[in-house]
Amino acid sequence: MTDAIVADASQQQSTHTVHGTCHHDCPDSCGWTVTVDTSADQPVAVKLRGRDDHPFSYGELCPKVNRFLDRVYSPDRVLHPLRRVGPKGSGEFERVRWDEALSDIAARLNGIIAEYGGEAVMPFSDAGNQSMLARDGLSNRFFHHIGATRLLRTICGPTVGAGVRMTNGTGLGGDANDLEHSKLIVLWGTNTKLTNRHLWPVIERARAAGARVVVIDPIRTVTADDADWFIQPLPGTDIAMMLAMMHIIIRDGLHDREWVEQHTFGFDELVTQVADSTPEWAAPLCGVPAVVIEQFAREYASIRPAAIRTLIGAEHHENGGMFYRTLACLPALIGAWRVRGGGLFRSVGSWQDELIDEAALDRPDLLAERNVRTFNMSRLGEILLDAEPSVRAMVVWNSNPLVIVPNADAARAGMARDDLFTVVHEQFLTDTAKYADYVLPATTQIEASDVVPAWGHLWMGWNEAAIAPLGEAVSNGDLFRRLAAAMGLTEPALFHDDLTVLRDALPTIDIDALRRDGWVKVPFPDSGTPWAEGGFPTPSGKVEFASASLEQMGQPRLPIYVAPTEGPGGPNSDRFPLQLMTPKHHTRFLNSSYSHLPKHGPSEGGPFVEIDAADAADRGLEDGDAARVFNDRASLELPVKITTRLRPGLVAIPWGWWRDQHPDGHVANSLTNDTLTDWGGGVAFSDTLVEISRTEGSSR
Ligand SMILES: Nc1nc2c(c(=O)[nH]1)N[C@H]1C(S)=C(S)[C@@H](COP(=O)(O)OP(=O)(O)OC[C@H]3O[C@@H](n4cnc5c(=O)[nH]c(N)nc54)[C@H](O)[C@@H]3O)O[C@H]1N2
Ligand SMILES: Nc1nc2c(c(=O)[nH]1)N[C@H]1C(S)=C(S)[C@@H](COP(=O)(O)OP(=O)(O)OC[C@H]3O[C@@H](n4cnc5c(=O)[nH]c(N)nc54)[C@H](O)[C@@H]3O)O[C@H]1N2
Ligand code: SF4
Ligand SMILES: [Mo]
Repeated sequence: MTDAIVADASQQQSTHTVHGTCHHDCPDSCGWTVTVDTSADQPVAVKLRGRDDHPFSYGELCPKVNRFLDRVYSPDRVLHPLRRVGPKGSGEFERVRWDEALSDIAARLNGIIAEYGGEAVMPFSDAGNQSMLARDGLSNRFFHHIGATRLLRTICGPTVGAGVRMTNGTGLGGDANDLEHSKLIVLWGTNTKLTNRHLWPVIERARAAGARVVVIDPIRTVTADDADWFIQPLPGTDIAMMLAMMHIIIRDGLHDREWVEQHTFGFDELVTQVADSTPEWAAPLCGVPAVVIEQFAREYASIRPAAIRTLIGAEHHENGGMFYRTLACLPALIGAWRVRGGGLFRSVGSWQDELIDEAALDRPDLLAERNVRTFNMSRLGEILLDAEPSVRAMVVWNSNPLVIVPNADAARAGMARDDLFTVVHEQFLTDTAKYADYVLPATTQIEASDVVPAWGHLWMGWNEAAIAPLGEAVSNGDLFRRLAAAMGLTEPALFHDDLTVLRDALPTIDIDALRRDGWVKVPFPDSGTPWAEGGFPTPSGKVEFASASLEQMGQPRLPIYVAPTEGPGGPNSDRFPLQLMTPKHHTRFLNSSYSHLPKHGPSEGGPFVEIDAADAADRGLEDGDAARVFNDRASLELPVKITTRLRPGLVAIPWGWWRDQHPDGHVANSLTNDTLTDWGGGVAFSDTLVEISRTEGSSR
């Protein structure tokens, strides 16, 4: 959408404004307005600000994206195709023409497919751009058609969805904007003020109307600092606290008998299951005093409307699925779903998904071979090093795996293989791009139009390109159209234009109206209470405290606490007694994006390890010392920061820095655990054990 064209004669500048939507993997999907100076030969974006009338972000962006134009016009942008000339990882490339790059890439991919079959090619991508065309537009069709190995995108969210579905039959939850109506808001394993900042004003409005805000997190986050009550369990142990809460609620008759009777299944079994889950039993397991669990359970059961808000962070444990299955039992037990502002609030991505015709977008009918193998992205190291038959080619876009996957040094060893042919489509020479044979230049969000489905609110946004692609950058859609043409493929669906793809994928949406208006609200019940009268799509039609389907899968029928194996008390805890968290704690980073930019990275200091004073003293460590953080996967050298944000037994390396910014070429994820979670195929980043020692010769 282009607004008024303004001619400013005194400045010899003519500018116009274009509206768009942020593409980052962030729940807020903010609306923005770009001012473009059209007086030069090539129009230049001169200002990017929040769009005032956006229904969720209301004109505010965030410390990452306020300087988005620095990213767009960074001198470090990759603007031309590059071919590797040095060893993998060296970052030595030469500029080549697009046609040269494409014909070589096409020959290599066709050769690999002819010799080893389509499955020797592996796509790798995530939600680096979560817009529809950029994320799934032409790429799935392309890889289906060539019969490539399929990728399970498991690094963010699948465990939450799977766990909630085990109890509710659906991953759908309430609309977080309805927290405004809540009187008790429990932020359980989510760092709202940092990761979902535009929800905070909604919470503050509820608070002004008398709501109480409880934060439950093993780390005293910036959100915890602002809570009315902060409860700090040990990571991966909340299930014990939830079971004790259910014990107390049932023991004291605080459950909603009528709602439980009508809309839940297996209550009697639950009563038996939690009979011994006293707060005294849970306290030593989760590290929360029994009196605190008692008081919290009583408040949760008696204040209405009571909301539990959660996002992703707590899924990264072996028992992550069970965490969310158990969490989903709590609102049912107290009948919280009855009223607006009560219930469980998580990603609303699944409400948006209801508008998307996945088959029309992904075209599974194009699968060249129906039974192609599937790989879980979280096991990248193992895939590249051990898979049989071997992966021979990898195409990466929308992601920086060498910084973001767990057990990252194994992934790096895999990407260093000389017999692996790698193409990376990127805006910058990331750690991953440095391992590519070809790096192809990618557009930024202001250079390509798209649709942005949100997962933190119900407005699906339009993004209009504000400027032409810089240099020779191409959008993700153009990349796959170019690759298909160069490889001599002729399937028409591989060449559909962007609007055709969008119209097919969103059959009920008027794309022209979306483009004109900037957003469309996805359907959600006006009452704000989708399940006040039950109607959960489980086999029993009710919230399932007891689940026959789980039992059939060989899983526990009822919620149960099982401690993660790589945790305190586990087989490795003698050698590695500290649990490592690698949280998103940088205001100016979005995962691994931005950490390399001058106005973002330096302002966050540099990588460090945080540790409690007692644990530091036990190891002779003082603030600022250089220390080695290690386990069997890797050893990192980092400065020590003594903190009061962590309990004893925990350390944290806020994550997102690239190898270059770390003293010794490892990254936080070099240490993390790639064990998969119980359900959903997610990964247990936070079940990681380490030890720390003072670096020899470290000066004070
Ligand atoms: N500024 C900023 N914003 C972001 C991002 C970013 O990198 N920077 N990333 C975006 C992305 S991709 C996502 S998925 C979202 C994530 O949004 P959130 O889920 O809100 O964020 P996380 O930091 O992943 O995790 C939230 C909290 O879960 C806690 N946690 C971990 N384990 C447990 C546990 O066992 N129990 C409990 N109770 N809590 C636990 C962590 O300590 C952390 O503080 O944020 C998005 N927004
Ligand atoms: N230790 C630890 N590891 C984690 C997490 C954690 O909390 N701790 N969080 C996990 C989570 S929740 C997530 S979502 C993942 C995030 O992991 P990723 O999705 O890989 O996120 P980013 O690191 O932001 O990398 C995205 C990349 O996509 C590129 N990009 C952006 N737009 C486009 C585009 O239009 N086209 C192309 N071709 N490229 C584009 C950017 O330049 C950037 O390099 O990390 C996971 N890893
Ligand atoms: S990163 Fe998130 S908060 Fe920042 S502008 Fe984008 S959507 Fe908004
Ligand atoms: Mo994420």
